[in-house]
Amino acid sequence: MAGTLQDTIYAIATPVGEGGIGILRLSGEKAVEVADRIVRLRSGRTLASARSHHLYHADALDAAAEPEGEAASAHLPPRPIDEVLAVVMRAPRSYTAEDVVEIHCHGGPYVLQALCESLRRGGARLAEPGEFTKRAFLNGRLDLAQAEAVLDTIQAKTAGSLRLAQEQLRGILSQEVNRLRDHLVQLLARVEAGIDFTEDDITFIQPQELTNRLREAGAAIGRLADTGREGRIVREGVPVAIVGRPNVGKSSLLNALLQTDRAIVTPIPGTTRDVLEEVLNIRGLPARILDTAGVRQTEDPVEQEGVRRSRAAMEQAELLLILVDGSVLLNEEDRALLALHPDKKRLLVINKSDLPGLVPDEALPVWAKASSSGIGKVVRISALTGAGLDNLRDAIRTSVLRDDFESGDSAVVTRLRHQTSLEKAREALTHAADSSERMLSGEFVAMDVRAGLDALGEITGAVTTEDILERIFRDFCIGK
Ligand SMILES: Nc1nc2c(ncn2[C@@H]2O[C@H](COP(=O)(O)OP(=O)(O)OP(=O)(O)O)[C@@H](O)[C@H]2O)c(=O)[nH]1
Ligand SMILES: [Mg+2]
Repeated sequence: MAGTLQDTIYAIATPVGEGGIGILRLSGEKAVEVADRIVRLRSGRTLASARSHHLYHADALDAAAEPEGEAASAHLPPRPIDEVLAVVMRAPRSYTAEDVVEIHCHGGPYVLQALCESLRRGGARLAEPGEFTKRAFLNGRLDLAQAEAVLDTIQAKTAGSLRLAQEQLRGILSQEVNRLRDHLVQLLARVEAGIDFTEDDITFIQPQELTNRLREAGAAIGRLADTGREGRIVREGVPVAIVGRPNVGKSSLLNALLQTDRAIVTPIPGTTRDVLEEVLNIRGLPARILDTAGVRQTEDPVEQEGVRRSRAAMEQAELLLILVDGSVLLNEEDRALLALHPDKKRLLVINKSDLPGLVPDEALPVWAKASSSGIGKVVRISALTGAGLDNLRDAIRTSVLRDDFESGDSAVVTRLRHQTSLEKAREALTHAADSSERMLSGEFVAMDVRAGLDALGEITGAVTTEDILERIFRDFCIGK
């Protein structure tokens, strides 16, 4: 059963396993009271009298279950569990804006478990996933986009994804969304004033001007929504599939990019059967590189399944690295692969440049055009010697991200949830503008502007439902 805001909650805030330090966190009205039952400061003071935001040397004791019978009369002093540091952070100057206590003990799973058990007996309950952050949101410390940025910060894998998460945590996205909302609120006020005063023949805004304003507002929302494609790539990573006929060196390329011996490489065509996936940081771009089975006609049922998986990986990928062997002539299988997925981003990668090549460097652009339609870029590499891999990394990055993507400091959308809400808002405004253009009643225009406002409000949590909160916080771990 879901707990309430009145409960005092606890959880282990550090990762499970052995570590130098383990941290337990308590939050809620009774956080200090509960912690006081098990924490004895070395100075002899009680935790309740401790100064806020100061760290104290203490012992954590075993808050034994209510003594019964003989044990009760024995009055055994409580057993210390561990030597700890404890800090009280009084509301509202804490992560959750409630009273918070942190107990820093030794990072052993048993020590932490024993302290958890003590806190439970002391009257606190185990927090739900993300409940500390959810409380920070419900108590107005963070808005919803900022709460999501906490998770993105924890999960960031590259400098770029961390930077975007930190910007969102500082409120850059929320400010932009609020600016767009304020603008809509002003427009709505003028539309509504027009509805109320139609009798009096006062015009608050000319229909033509209103239409223009609504279109401009929709376009501004659209520009923010459009940062979502790249923003999500930086946050989530981009799937890149290495494809080609057997033996061209796909697995060798995966290994070369990873600089480890991850995939089996042999001179026998048809070596790779399964799709292998590895996450790599390519010039700050998190990429999920998929090594696939060589695509060819085959009677071998195992290899057939491999080829089927290769095709599925191609579907899933955002960028295809179409690999060919530069030391032999292109064959029908290469040509068939070059013709696939013309709508996707594709790079033609000519491997084995350490062997005598059949295509001189000057001819590469011409050759690319002749051998396939729509492939703009050709990169020549040797997976064996590593030659050309830097060029390939550059080409991978520039084919999915604009050059100046990370240099700007304007708001960027990194989550599908935000992108969807922005698109909903853009659509509502297009609708509103169309109604205004057709001189429909102000009521219709106002209704759509309100829908746009609601959609924007979902991003920051100004408008929210239990369902939205449920979906956001279930991705968090317990203790965050
Ligand atoms: N000379 C040279 N040989 C290479 C290069 N890259 C790969 N090879 C060789 O080509 C052969 C096939 O390499 P793989 O990486 O297994 O090729 P693949 O495309 O993964 O093959 P399948 O898994 O069978 O589809 C191996 O003998 C590699 O050593 C290269 O750049 N230069
Ligand atoms: Mg292979």
